[in-house]
Amino acid sequence: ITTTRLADYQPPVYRVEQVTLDVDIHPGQTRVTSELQLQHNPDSDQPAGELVLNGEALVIESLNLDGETLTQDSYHYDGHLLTVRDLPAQCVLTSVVTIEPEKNTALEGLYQSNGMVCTQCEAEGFRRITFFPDRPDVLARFTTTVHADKATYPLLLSNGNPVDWGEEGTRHWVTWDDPFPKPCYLFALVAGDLACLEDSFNTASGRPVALRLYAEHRDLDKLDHAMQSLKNAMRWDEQTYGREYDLDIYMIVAVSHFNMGAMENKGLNIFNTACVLAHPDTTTDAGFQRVESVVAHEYFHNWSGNRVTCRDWFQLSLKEGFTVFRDQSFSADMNSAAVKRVEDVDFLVNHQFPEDQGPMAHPVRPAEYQKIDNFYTLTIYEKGAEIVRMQYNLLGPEAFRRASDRYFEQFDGQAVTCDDFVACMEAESGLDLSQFKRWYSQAGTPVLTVTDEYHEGQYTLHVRQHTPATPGQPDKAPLVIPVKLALLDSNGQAVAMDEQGNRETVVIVDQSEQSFRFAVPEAVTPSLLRGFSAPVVLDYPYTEAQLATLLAHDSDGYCRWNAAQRLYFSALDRLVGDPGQAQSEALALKPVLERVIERAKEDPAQAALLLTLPTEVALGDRHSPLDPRAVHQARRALTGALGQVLEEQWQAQQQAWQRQDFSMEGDAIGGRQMRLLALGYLAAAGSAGVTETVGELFGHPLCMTEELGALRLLVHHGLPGADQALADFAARWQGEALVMDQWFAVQATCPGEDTVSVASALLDHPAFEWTLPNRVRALVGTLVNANPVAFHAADGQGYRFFCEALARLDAINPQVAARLANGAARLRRLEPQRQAMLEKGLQGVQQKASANLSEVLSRILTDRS
Ligand code: B3K
Ligand code: ZN
Repeated sequence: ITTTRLADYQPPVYRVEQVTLDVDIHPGQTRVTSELQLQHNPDSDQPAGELVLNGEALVIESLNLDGETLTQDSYHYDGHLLTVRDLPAQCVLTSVVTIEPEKNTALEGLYQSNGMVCTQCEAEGFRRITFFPDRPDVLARFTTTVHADKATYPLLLSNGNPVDWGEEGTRHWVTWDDPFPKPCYLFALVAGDLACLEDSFNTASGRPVALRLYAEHRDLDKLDHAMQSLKNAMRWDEQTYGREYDLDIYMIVAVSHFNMGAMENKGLNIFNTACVLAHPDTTTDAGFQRVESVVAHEYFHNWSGNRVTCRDWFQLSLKEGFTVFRDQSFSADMNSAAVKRVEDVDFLVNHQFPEDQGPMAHPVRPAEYQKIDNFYTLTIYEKGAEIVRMQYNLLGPEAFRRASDRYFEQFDGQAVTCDDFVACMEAESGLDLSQFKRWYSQAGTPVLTVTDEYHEGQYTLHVRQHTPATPGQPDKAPLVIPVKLALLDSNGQAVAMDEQGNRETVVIVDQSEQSFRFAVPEAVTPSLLRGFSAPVVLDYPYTEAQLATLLAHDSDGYCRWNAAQRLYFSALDRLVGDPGQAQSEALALKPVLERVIERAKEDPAQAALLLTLPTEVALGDRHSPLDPRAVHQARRALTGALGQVLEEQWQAQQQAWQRQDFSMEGDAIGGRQMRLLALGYLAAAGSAGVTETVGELFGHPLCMTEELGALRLLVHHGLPGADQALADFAARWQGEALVMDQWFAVQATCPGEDTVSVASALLDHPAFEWTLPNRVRALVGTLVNANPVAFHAADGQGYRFFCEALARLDAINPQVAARLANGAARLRRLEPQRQAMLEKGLQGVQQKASANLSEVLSRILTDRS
């Protein structure tokens, strides 16, 4: 196992000017011929002569230098690296290799999925296709010819434009040329028999672009939403960032077997079907929103990632953090900005914060890694986006736009660093961001401890910042933390904070301890960290009365949501171990929540967010050692009690949001959320008639959101008819893979220890496939990550289920196994018995683990936090 370090970066010794690829697809074996035009790199301090190329498990047929066959003594191949000696400064290296896409279950490089052949090259998959300096700072022009059987693969695609094609008996070929130099991780190829939805887009400067979305024929009716999202994203990037699309064709291909969400290959995106297919009958509202954001995300990469790429993989957040920020802004503009922000913060604090506080914590720009695949993390993506967002807010929209223009123009066609990005922000704003840049290099979630005092017209906030130690980083320096705030009077109105009468301000916390003073006429409630202005944990001793004020009156959506979460957490904390008090806790919450419910008609989606209790995982993290049963009982008890004390209100809501016709407009989506939430509370309370209402909804749904929502209520609340509903659902949807994923997930997330045996039995269900990552995530991933009472079952059966799954999966797909292993990150927070059982299981898996899985397991097992 080798460790790669940022500090060891060296520029490439040779550049690749042009790649001419010929991919000859045959059953069982594909032959890849590559011709590399090489040029010694004057920026390298190494002389010309020796070149090391990556090549993973390639079978060499021949190697040839400037027309001469290379003999065994002028090269060496160890199965991973090819070293070629005695190269002139400029030369042409031709290799012919064979590979076996049918056997490739790792889904990296060239592989098969449901009869089509496709690629996944980021981060280091191209080396499984041919020999190449597989690093993002080698940008080359690609010309690719694909040959295959005409009947099996009528469609042959690669990056750029088709420039030539022809037939050879039962076979045919197409040559694609991509005029933009690109790193090989953006290479793509698809061969298959696919249906196409075609449309076009006229760029701001009037150039027509053909838009082609490909999927299996049966899924052609599920591409409209992705197409609309793509066109919206293209227009938005022109208007918001001044970025136009640059090729004549933009293609997206939907693939069933895929390791993650989607991939931004130049001109030829390849997507997990789950992130591109959408139809109201088969896709939930959340699924629709995911498609919109992922389509936009991959499109935005065309500039933030492809035109300007990363120098090395340590800079991954340069493209990912920025592109997530861009897709979040896009979705905010397309939908409700306030709701989107709360959803994004919810995701960050409930998923990225735990990562940053556990054994996998790493900086947004890591200093080292073993397998780069393991660093496609929430920290790189989501925390990276928050770091860009803070820069956006520090600069303001105009200066930020000038800075992004400068970035795209200055570095177009180059592979650059996070420092280069920040330098553009500094150049256009005059700000000194040197201390700010610690956000990139320092891991961990900062804790901001705030206290306050009021004396005769003077309100003072005392702020301390502290970032706990993370693996390899014991000591932390102060960060630059922008805190947006307002001060609310006793009526919940924001008071003027300065002579200009501003009712909101931003203070910059950049030392370990600081105080900020405001002249205000009365004691106030601080509305802190508005819009979640920095990714920190805020520790302020709010009273419940203050939280009620914030929840009722704050104009900031995040602060309202946060106030609700704090109220729920304090009630739930008291109920852990003492669930009998649920009724009185619910009665205390009743008046506050009544007001939220009353306002649900203003914005049902926001109301649903405000009325959703924290998850068992989030609650569990507040109690050490973790006691999953007590946590489960506490949450269950409060849900039931809230269902009871607000029964009338929930009934009214579930009726108010009932609709006769399906719609995606206006409040339709939020209304469905509110209705299902209300039914959930009623079900938890055992309210009369709820079984019938839910059963009716399941039997006559207007869309998948209703159908699946009703199924989940039946199953998770153990309502009569649940088993029959599961059987009916499976019978109805057995032909729809993405719906069947949901069917597995509903069962795996049913809270309770018994779920482990249900899930184990489902591993033998004919529809379960180990080679299909979506299916494995739906059954194993959801149990481990979203069903703590099952995963941490006292007898260890959840751990056995998990460890057996890990070992089995690792032999098939190490990347997906390694990702799944993160589910064990809380190992050291468990009480001794559970800890010992899980540790033993993980150690067993570790013995035969792949490099990917081993890196994650060893971080978890050596965690001493
Ligand atoms: N850039 C890809 C992720 C590739 C992951 C490789 N293990 C998708 C995205 O972030 O847009
Ligand atoms: Zn991305």
